[in-house]
Amino acid sequence: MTRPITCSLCEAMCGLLVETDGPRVTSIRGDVNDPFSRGHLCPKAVALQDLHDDPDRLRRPLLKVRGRFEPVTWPVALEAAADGLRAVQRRYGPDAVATYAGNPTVHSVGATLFLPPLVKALGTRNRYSATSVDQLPHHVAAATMFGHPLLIPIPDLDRTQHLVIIGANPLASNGSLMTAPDVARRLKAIRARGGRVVVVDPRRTETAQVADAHHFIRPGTDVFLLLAMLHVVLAERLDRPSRARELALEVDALHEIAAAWPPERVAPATGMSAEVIATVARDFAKAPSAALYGRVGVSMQEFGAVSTWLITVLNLITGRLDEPGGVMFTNPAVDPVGDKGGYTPDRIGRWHSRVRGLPEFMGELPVATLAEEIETPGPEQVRALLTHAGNPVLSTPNGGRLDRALAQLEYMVSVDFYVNETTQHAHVILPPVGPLEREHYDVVFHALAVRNTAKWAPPLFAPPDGTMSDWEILSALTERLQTGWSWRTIQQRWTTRARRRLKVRGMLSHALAKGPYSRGTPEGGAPLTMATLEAHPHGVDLGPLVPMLPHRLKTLSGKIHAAPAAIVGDLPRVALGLEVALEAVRGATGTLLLVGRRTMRSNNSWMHNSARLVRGKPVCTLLMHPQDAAACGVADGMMVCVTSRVGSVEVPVTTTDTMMPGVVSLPHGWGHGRPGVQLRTATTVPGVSINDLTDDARVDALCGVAGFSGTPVAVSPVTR
Ligand SMILES: Nc1nc2c(c(=O)[nH]1)N[C@H]1C(S)=C(S)[C@@H](COP(=O)(O)OP(=O)(O)OC[C@H]3O[C@@H](n4cnc5c(=O)[nH]c(N)nc54)[C@H](O)[C@@H]3O)O[C@H]1N2
Ligand SMILES: Nc1nc2c(c(=O)[nH]1)N[C@H]1C(S)=C(S)[C@@H](COP(=O)(O)OP(=O)(O)OC[C@H]3O[C@@H](n4cnc5c(=O)[nH]c(N)nc54)[C@H](O)[C@@H]3O)O[C@H]1N2
Ligand code: SF4
Ligand SMILES: [Mo]
Repeated sequence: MTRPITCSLCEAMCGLLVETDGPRVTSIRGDVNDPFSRGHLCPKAVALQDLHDDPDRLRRPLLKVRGRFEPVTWPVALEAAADGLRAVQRRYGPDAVATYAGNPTVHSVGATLFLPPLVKALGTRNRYSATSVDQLPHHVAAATMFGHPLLIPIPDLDRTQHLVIIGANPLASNGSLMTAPDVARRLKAIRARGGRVVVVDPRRTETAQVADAHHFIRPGTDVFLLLAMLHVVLAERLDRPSRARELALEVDALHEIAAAWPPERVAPATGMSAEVIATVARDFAKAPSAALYGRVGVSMQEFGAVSTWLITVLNLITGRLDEPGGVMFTNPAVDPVGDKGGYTPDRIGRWHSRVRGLPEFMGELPVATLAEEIETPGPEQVRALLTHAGNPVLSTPNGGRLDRALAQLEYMVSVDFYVNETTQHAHVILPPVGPLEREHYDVVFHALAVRNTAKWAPPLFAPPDGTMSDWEILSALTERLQTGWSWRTIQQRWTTRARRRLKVRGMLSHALAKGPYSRGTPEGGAPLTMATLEAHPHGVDLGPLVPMLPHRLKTLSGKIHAAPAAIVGDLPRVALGLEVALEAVRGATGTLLLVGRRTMRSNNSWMHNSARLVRGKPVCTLLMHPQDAAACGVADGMMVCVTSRVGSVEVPVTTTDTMMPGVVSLPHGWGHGRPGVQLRTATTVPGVSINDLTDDARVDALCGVAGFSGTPVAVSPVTR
């Protein structure tokens, strides 16, 4: 049997055709009939089979008994999990339990829908997620400018004539906040139609190598580059003031701000010449259509929020926002933005983290504070943790400290199907079924895609007897917390499995009926319902992105806020930051700046147990410019010791002139050599964790996102 599904590993939403023989996968290939991905897939797609077959993937819950995991029944595990967390709350109050939601949460429709009610049932203010080691600045800019954290403008990749990519490497990552299967083909098409692609990155990446121009930038200094670009655009009157004023308030404030940032002032800090900065700005502003796009390289910084705001400001002021070929808003069939509006500025920082006083945003606190909240005694100390689809020991700054802190917890529950660096600390592990055993609809990524499409896939395999899907686990925990009922009672109320599975489908059906295509699709099609989606198993094309302003805005004013007070208020810190950066450049004494990278065959921290993906040359090496290597007395292939304020790791070095001198790069998601990890393939190629070097003290003070980019490190040969 061959069935179409959607790959749920990264954001690209590739359509796959999976051939099965009974309970086995026999082949996975790209689905040429998927209207969006048109047959594209990457090497990770076939690893879905390895994940499905992986003997280390848990199918039964585990309970820690006298320090060792033992398999137990679902009733025992679910009741222990809910009661263990509740007991801590009874003793110390609701905030004593923290929650952490990891990245795969948003790749699962069941978890996307059913994790929020569980977190709500726990009633804690100590909520964390991977957002604060990733896209948080995008939400801050979207909320303050457009009135909703999910109103993120997406590059109109298929029509733009000029794409500037800052701090993203979509040829390795397959695109982020820019869902676009086969980015390589789409970038090639820009150049084929006479357009240009420009990359700004401290590494000459795979993407930079297929671009028209690439410029090195000193990590963490993008904010200065962007301010100078704004200066050039406004000083040279390359903006489209009438369009900007039609859409936005506070445009005058931008002129005042930009005046202070001529390229000459910032050039030495960025490592880009004033001439190059001005050229990047002019080419962007003068192109017939253009999109300025920045991703994790600019959002995981000490000035992540201001930088992300400036990217949107530059798009707005040059008339690129909401225009074909620029950056546009999506019109998803299931709309996570919804019709509720008015995300007012007082919704930011409604509470603050206890120890460091960092602000809440979207109901969450920055995960860079989690370890200190566990370690620091006091009435609201975190004493228990629920993780869902997350591996914060490898994915958050100063992961080593968090690793030690987790060992101190009185109770920990992980909803996860691996015993890894994080979940090994849990008292109970509740494993959901794998991605091939659950239904799929991309509630989040359709809303971030370069084209409006919709696709539903029922589970490829029926979940085996005695297993539970993520939403069943999450709603069982919610009900237990709310009612104290036994799992058997909850189960009886849910009755048959078939009816239970309808729950996710029913919620989607309801959401479609409230969505923009409930009265018909573009070009006069019938209303879009679950029946439509079921009749089109390869997906439904809803056309290119269309102008959505002003009606898509959720601000109370009905206008864009070009210069939100919360963000503009951070500019004095940026000015201080420039002084610090200039000083650092002047006084550079063997300190190197560390950045991260992604590789095509790896997926954050959790796909290294696929033998197929980790075969071949090791990818967890330190990339270093030959000149820096020589200065540190190391040569290609040697083991080096990399040391930061918080820790050190030993890793082989790869010398390459694709690195900017003064900058070194390590991939993230490695470091499987810790004791307790039960991943038999990953532990044979453990690598080291970049987050044993990144510093939890380095955050963007405005929003608390981790300041990964440009962690100062020293490199020395390993002498043994
Ligand atoms: N193969 C693969 N694909 C993935 C993932 C994966 O782990 N593996 N993860 C997925 C996830 S969760 C996400 S969020 C996306 C992320 O997708 P991307 O944002 O494309 O992520 P990266 O490939 O890490 O690219 C970030 C780039 O920023 C550069 N950089 C670092 N610091 C700075 C800086 O200060 N300034 C500038 N200008 N550049 C800087 C780095 O050198 C790197 O080239 O990828 C997704 N796709
Ligand atoms: N230095 C540095 N650090 C980074 C980054 C970087 O570029 N540099 N990137 C950051 C980014 S963008 C992100 S998104 C984070 C990711 O960080 P996290 O979200 O914390 O971790 P992941 O590595 O995605 O691990 C996912 C976990 O979910 C489990 N899992 C997979 N699928 C499912 C499922 O369907 N259900 C459940 N319940 N569990 C599942 C896996 O077993 C694994 O334990 O890392 C961040 N950390
Ligand atoms: S690009 Fe992403 S969605 Fe497409 S096959 Fe690869 S991992 Fe899956
Ligand atoms: Mo991410």
